[in-house]
Amino acid sequence: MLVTGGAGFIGSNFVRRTLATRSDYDVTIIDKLTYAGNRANLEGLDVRLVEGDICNSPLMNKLMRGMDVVVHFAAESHNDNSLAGPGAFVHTNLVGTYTLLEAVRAHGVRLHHISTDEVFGDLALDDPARFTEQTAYNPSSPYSATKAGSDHLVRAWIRSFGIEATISNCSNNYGPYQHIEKFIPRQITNILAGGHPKLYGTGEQVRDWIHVDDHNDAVLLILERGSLGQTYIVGADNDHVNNLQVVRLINELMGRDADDFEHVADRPGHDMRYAMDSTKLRTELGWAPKYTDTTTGMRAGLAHTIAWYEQHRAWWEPAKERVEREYSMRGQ
Ligand code: NAD
Ligand code: TDX
Repeated sequence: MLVTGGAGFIGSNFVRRTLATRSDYDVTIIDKLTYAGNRANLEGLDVRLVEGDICNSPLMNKLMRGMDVVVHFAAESHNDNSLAGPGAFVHTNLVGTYTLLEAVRAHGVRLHHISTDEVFGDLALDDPARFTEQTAYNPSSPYSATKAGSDHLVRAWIRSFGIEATISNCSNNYGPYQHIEKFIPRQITNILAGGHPKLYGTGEQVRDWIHVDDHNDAVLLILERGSLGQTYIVGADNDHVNNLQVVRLINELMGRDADDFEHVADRPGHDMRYAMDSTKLRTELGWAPKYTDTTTGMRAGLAHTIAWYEQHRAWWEPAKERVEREYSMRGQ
């Protein structure tokens, strides 16, 4: 199995989970090791890491020889960065996916493409709808537009060239090894570094949070039992929790006053609400999230994630100053 972007947050958790639960996978990772990729994410894992760019066609063709399956996580993944500099997003998410598709086509390798809820755009706060596999695409940011484009490329290669592929669109992930630029680890590490959580705007935005292990269990199921050519929505039914509630819960779990946070400048074009309907995945493949509870759906997963950041200061501390400097230049 070739895993693109396997040194990033979800990809490295995917490789760890695959090796922990399956003995019959031999894993190679291709990763450019951008600011978001980290060799330390793979410590202790029996994998081969090739440092390289998925846009490098000769390299991708060489790596494809002998592969049975490719799981495609590699992407530029942060919305705020896509507003500051969209070029890298077009390069990796579009040109990179195109290059991968051509290599997969040439070598007859099965592909699973990892995508996101953001391709559907956003819902109004009072709209009870959820995204399904039939929802029309309506992306808002350069990040989500390039992810939407990559999904379209995969579907075109399935229909036009008959490649063997599946797609999954998942909601916001959280868990260990997530880069500290992202919402939840940024707040946890702000507190651990002696600062305050930073909430964009009013904090009324809703994200359908899912623990990374629940996402990756879905990916493994789709890979092994999904129907070729199909798309699967992945979500854990947390679409009732807004950003303000998440910040308050993190404060509470870290023994602080729930309202001890700062409001900072909002994100331009900020999507309001994402909500996922994962009925197809649950009924066809029998998937269900394990990190659930009756209050916010994420108390246990968040407590576990906070503990991980407390225990892995050496992993995140070197990047903290730079990340916060960039946010503060944007008033965030
Ligand atoms: P991440 O930014 O943590 O990791 C991305 C990885 O891709 C990094 O290791 C990086 O070095 C690598 N990479 C970037 N450009 C590359 C290139 N040109 N060639 C090779 N490697 C390259 O991202 P993540 O949060 O782990 O997201 C992984 C995938 O999951 C992405 O496709 C993202 O769109 C999707 N996704 C993420 C979420 C989420 O909440 N984080 C939710 C749904 C879907
Ligand atoms: O400091 C912050 N304060 C804040 O209020 C940050 C970094 C974010 N936010 C808000 C913005 C969003 O409403 O929190 C929410 C989550 O923000 P991000 O972690 O940046 O995630 P989001 O923009 O929702 O996108 C994520 O989920 C879908 C991933 O980064 C994408 O890769 C994935 O496709």
